[in-house]
Amino acid sequence: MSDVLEHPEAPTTPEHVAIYRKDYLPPDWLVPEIALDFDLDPDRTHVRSRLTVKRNGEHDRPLRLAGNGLTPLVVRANGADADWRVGGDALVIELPGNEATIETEVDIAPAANSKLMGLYASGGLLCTQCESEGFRRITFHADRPDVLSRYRVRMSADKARFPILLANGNLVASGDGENGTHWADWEDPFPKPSYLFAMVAGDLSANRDRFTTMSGREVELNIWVREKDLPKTGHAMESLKAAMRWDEEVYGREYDLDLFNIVAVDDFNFGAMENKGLNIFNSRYILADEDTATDIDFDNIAGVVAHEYFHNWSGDRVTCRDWFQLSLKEGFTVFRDQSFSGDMGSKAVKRIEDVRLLRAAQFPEDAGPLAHSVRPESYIEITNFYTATVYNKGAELIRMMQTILGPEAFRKGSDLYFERHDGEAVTCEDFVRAMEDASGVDLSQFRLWYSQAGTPRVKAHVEHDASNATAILHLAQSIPDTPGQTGKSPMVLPLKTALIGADSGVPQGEEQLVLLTEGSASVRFEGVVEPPLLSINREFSAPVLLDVERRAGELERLAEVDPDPFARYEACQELMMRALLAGARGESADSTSVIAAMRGTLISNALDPAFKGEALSLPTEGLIGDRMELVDPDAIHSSRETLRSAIGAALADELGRAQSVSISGADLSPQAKGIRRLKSVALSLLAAGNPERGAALAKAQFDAADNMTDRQGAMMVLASMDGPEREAAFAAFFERYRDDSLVLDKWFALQAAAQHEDTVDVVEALAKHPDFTVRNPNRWRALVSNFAANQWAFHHASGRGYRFVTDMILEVDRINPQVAARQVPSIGRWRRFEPTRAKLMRAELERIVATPGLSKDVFEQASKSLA
Ligand code: 0A1
Ligand code: ZN
Repeated sequence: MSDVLEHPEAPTTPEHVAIYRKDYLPPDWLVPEIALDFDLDPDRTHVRSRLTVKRNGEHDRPLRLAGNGLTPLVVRANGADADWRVGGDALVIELPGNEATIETEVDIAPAANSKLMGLYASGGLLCTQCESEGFRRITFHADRPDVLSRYRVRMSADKARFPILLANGNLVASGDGENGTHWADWEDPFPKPSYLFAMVAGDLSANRDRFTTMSGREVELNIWVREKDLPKTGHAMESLKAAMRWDEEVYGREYDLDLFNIVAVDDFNFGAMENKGLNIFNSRYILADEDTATDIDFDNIAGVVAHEYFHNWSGDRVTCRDWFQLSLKEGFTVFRDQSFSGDMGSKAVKRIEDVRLLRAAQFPEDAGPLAHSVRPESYIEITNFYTATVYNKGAELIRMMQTILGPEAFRKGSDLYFERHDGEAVTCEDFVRAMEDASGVDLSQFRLWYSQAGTPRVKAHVEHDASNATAILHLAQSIPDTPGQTGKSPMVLPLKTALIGADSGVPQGEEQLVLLTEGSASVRFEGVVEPPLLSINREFSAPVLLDVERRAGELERLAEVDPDPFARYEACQELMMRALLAGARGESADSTSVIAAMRGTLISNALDPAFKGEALSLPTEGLIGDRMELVDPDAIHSSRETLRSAIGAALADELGRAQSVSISGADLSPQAKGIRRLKSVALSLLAAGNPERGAALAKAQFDAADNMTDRQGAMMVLASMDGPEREAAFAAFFERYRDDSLVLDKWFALQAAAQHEDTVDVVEALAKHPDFTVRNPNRWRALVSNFAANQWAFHHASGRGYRFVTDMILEVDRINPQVAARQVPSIGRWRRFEPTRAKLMRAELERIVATPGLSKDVFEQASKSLA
């Protein structure tokens, strides 16, 4: 195993110090019990805390409690004034004995908390976000995930303004107080780390339901929202119940409290949070009806509701020892939510979506200046490590273990993991060891997946010997260098492989799981009578970059006959990619074979519409750029538009048929969603082939739509065109939805994503729109993140796009560093671009780093991107 350090010399300043995984030490003091008492008020909330602390092991070190922005008003030990001091961000208390009761009191101001970490105000509510280190903004505490406590919480607040008072666990008592106040006492029987603490106070209404668990226990389910939003909570509730049942059936995991609360809030830095028994959600992952939410929104809601629910076991019952182990809970839980969504709809389509996301977000991260391993070695600000690598590559690791062990041994491994570590804070190593112990499979080499960053590259080619019906598959792997990591060892790559007869289109023997463990290897296949087509890394069984030497016509044939839908999709995409890359390089690109493959897919009776929609979507401009030596955004754009218009013109009839199907927006079955998906893809290609007809069709689709999917699909097309239809649709949309903030986000997002010459101007103007605000993360991201993801527009040769995004990062950094820091990587990939743009991007990064008062969040991302 390589133990090379990543970023061994991570740039730091006196305020910005790096923390290393190798420095982990167990806590000096444990905190078995916590009692909290809140007098809630948006401007001044008084917090009293009583901690029972116990010395952990033989030492004489003081108790150190973290605090961020807190001034201690009272500090007592065992009922008397304590010997305390404030050192840096910690409250240090000298304690003579091995046990003590520590009382502290502080005042905090939720309404002034613009970072949305700790206790903050959102649309008249008071709510919390504690992961990773938000609890220390509420009260003094060790605030590390390996300190687990039982919590008792008293909440008091004005009854009229905050009629509902919620915290983790069970409500044990409530009553009225003086001066129009009321109070509630909550108790959570499960010891938990502080990052899982949560509390909400506000004027909320619940969608109430029940769930009977597999052992017959009744659980009360509530989804809390503003009263007017209640009709939009049905899908989230159905998704929750489906997830609860699925976790029982597939993992044997039962819910463990009598109550499960979900609250939706409008201002939230991430998607949602798995606080024990009280999940708090960004409202965009709860609220939906067909008039305001797209099919993708519905699917995302199901996925995120399931994800947070699954954390109850993979995260809450078994948690992380330290934040370097974040993927222990996140990789596993993402894998669990992906499997759930696959089981609820089409497995193949879900896999295609997940791989698309991995390639779009994780591969570039792994190839850039912020590359880090799934279990990072160091960080300056931990919230910068809630990344596609930790989440999505982490999920791929779990998937590979399942592939290598087989489903039954994998399930034994997960049972052993939960049983062995219930109530503990553990490591990625503990997870792998449980898998090994349950299966008897040695995963020593597999562990490199946790420590080595970078996407492995695999070269493959097949040699066929017709005379004795054999084929030899030659494989070679290499792991690229990443910041702070060079000279890496070969990894275990599980490659599902089949050889398909080029003439008959029939697989030559069974699919095999080839485990590539050496730098290079040759694998022999018997019974290969026909010249074989190589169908490799089926289902994307290993998250690698493949470089396959192919014979002429091989991809075309695979796109036609591969019985595995994922592999067939890959063949279509690779075929398109080759044409697009040739075009971007200025070579004359022949689109005939792409068009033929697309026609075959489109008219096939064996394929369902959802699959067709995926297979017919061209690789994004970003993905094309990732395959180039240096990215040239203009060349990529024109290559892609040229191919799109050739396809649109050649397949006008077939596409026209797919586009003209109409299906009731109320039908949310996977089939109906698939038909709508294909419809939007077809519309977009038709418009590329014939803009005039496209504009008319899009406007007609917009006007006739009884659902947001069709409406948004039409607007996406119109946004990239000129003419009265575009103006009319956007104006009508704005008028209709101006009071619905989640839908208004779409109005901003669609314009920021437009493939149009004027997008930079439009986006600059939208930043001055009265409905734009940097205070709401969803609105900020709708404009800024969507624009930065729009490669052609963002990388405008003038550098205006870079300047705009940098200005936005610096503006939001002053109030909400987490939101700001997550946008830095879009500028940080400067080395990948042609020299003129690279220089402009680099200059903006330098401007960021030179800004006085920069947060450590942004400092870390920007300085590492320059290093
Ligand atoms: N654990 C959550 C993600 C999350 C992380 C940080 C947050 O605030 C800084 C909020 C949510 C999840 O995986 O869903
Ligand atoms: Zn999670």
